[in-house]
Amino acid sequence: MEQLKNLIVEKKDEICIVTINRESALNALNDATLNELSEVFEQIDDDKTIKGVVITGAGDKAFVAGADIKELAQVTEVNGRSMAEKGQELFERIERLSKPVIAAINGFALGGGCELAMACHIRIASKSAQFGQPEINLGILPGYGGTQRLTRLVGKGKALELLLTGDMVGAEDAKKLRLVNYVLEDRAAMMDKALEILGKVRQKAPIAVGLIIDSVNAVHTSGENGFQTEANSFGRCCGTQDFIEGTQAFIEKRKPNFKGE
Ligand code: CO8
Repeated sequence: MEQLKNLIVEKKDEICIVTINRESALNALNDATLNELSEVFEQIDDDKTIKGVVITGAGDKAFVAGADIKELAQVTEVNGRSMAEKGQELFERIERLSKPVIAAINGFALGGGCELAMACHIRIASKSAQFGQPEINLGILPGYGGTQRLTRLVGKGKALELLLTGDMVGAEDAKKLRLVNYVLEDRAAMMDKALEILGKVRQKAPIAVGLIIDSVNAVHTSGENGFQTEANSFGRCCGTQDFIEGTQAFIEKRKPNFKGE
């Protein structure tokens, strides 16, 4: 594997801990980070000595604050759909991994960050975690599976409220919505809980573990077209003036002025 620049990967007692390490950008997912995640998850998939994965973000402020908006601002209608599909493929690979992946969410999990957490099998949060799909504030919609996975997890009504307002929810509310399994006091307690769960699973029969994940994923197979709809719509939004306005406004640290064009 080439030298990783955006991830820290540690292995202990058959568990792999993957830390997204771009603290100065609140661990936002730029293209290089997505590529490194793809490479690392391919290796985790192949490595029979790894029995579970924890994915988390560096620092105390963010799990992942979304796709990197400075890169996103360059996306156009021409490549918007394929960019969304690239992220969707990675997140699907995580969801389909035959060993459990726990998202340990230590702060903001927004946009692509919330989508990454939702692609994991189990979510555990520290009490400072905040969840949201704020893409609407940029004039776009989620592109990494958020419209599908959020709806599955919290139901249509709440998903539409969160997607249309871009509002964030705190850890305790996220637990009530079944977006997370546990809320722990701080990062250390959150990591302990994740490792405790994976410590139990790693003693189980690996084939049965993989097939349980497979079978539970199969509950949602009928939703597969929804991902395509999402990627197509994401591409269309990338061709609008409102998208240019939304991303520029974020970069210039001002409120966007959307015009519906
Ligand atoms: N991308 C790039 N940089 C970011 C991002 C991001 N998503 N989030 C934060 N940063 C940077 C800020 O620009 C800032 O950098 P600098 O110090 O150089 O100015 C630094 O991180 C710290 O951020 P703030 O100063 O803004 O910190 P605050 O505590 O004031 O606010 C927030 C924290 C509320 C998390 C705020 O940073 C924020 O709103 N971030 C953006 C959240 C967001 O909109 N996420 C969704 C992005 S879109 C997306 O995820 C789409 C996914 C699908 C993509 C499909 C194909 C490409």
